[in-house]
Amino acid sequence: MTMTINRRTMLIGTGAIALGAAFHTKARAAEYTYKFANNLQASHPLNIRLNEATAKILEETSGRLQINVFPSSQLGNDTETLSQLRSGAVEFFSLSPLILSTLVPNAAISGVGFAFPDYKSVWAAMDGELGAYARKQIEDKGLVPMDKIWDNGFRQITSGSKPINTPDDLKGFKIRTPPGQLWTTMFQTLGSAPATINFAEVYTALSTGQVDGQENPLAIASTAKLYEVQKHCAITNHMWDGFWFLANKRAWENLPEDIREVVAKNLNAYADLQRADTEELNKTVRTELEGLGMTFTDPDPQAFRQVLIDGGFYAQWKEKFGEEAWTALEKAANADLG
Ligand code: X2X
Repeated sequence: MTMTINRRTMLIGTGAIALGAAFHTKARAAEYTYKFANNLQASHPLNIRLNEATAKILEETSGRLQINVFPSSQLGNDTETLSQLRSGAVEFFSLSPLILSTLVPNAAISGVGFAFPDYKSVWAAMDGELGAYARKQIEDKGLVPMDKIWDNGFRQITSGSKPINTPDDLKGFKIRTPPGQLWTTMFQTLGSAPATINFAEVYTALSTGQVDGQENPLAIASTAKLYEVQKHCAITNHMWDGFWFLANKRAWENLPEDIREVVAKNLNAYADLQRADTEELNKTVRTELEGLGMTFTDPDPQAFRQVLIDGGFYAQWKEKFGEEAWTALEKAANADLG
């Protein structure tokens, strides 16, 4: 009873102050306000889970760190945003290992064509030695990668003019590929005519006919509405792709240790949820895309892989990546890649 009265009295007594404090907390800018840029639509699982993670980070740092997410390349295309990340104009950025290879050449190792047969081997590799190798390469270039890579998915080829059934159908095919030498060489070896275009410009490039096709996981064909400008899709699963979560080093080190821990803990924990969502979406969205008018083909991936072998793709990249990276990849993929 006494307790209740005391507490009640106290609450009444401090009511005005408490209200003032609450208002103050709301109105006050966070101690640290950071930007997180990415190239995906707000509806993609990456952004949905990232928004949950940043809300959690705000809460667990008692409002000290506010991370504002900028989806859809709002702050610039990937090439521009990578330089902003390096200069510190942007504090966080999620980027494909292959695009990152424009700065960190061997980060692309996880994107070698047809290396991973399934998600199980992908996550074992990226949470294991291959991922650790890539993160070390990234750190050596002065960026801070979070431990867990987020999922983009296995990539499929879409086209506007014709269905792709065999590697022959790729001969002379004008296809958009993201910035990154591995992509360009892969599609050149397949006999097509790749054009390097940032994701921010892909929808326009397809709708104006600058290119006839592109390649991306189905979750992106859906969330970026590529079905509006692409008619066909070939399930090639020609490479797995993910998003390293990267921080500018100075911005990262400016955060007190306890805040850094909260950020890393949450971005890594939400990676697991995002991986599950994206894998599920990539599996189920085909039906939705068919409903929206896309037609699908299921070519034999081995045929495409053989063209890459015969064209010296693996031999060339084994030499470029070097023994250490290549051995790590073969070990992770449990395969002799040539
Ligand atoms: O640019 C692409 O195609 C995308 C969205 O998949 C990447 O970020 C690599």
